[in-house]
Amino acid sequence: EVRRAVCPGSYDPPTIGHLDVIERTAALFDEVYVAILVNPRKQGLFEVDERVEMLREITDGLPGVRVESFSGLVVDYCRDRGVEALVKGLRGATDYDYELPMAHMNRHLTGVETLFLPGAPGQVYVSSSLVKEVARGGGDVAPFLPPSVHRRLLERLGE
Ligand code: COD
Repeated sequence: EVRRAVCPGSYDPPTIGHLDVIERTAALFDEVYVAILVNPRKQGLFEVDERVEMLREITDGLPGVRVESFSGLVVDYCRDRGVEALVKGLRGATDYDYELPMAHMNRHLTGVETLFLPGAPGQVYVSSSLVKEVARGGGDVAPFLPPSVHRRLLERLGE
């Protein structure tokens, strides 16, 4: 039986923290969907299509990983694809407090389970929002991003 997981997120932009969670999930499951939420109420720095491209670039060569965007509920996305687990990275207590109600709600809705992976210790301070803030202020964010994502971020901020 094929075991499928999803790593859902905003990925605006994807960081080394996201990539770590995706790689570790790919080591545990046969197939991993990286699912980017289309949120019409929240304008990102990057268009959803750009995020899809960036994630495809950085996960190229990871067996069983597929990148897609989705709108609506993550539980419906999972049901449509036969996904039995959501995998989320936990950086600390704030992530846990944010994720726990969603995990319970999603399990209530369709029975889908949520698995938490502890964030890599050297990366727990890495977030898309902090990276954007530091980059806008001219700080060096190269250590926190895959090189192709870093290039695109500098391009975008220079526009
Ligand atoms: N180390 C470890 N994990 C990390 C790191 C890091 N440095 N950085 C990010 N992560 C993890 C986050 O903890 C999260 O698990 C994941 O990566 C994605 O993070 P973001 O910030 O890109 O994405 P979020 O948190 O904005 O994504 C929220 C979802 C899109 C998953 C959520 O809102 C959702 O499922 N929405 C769909 C609508 C829905 O079903 N709503 C009802 C939910 S009950």
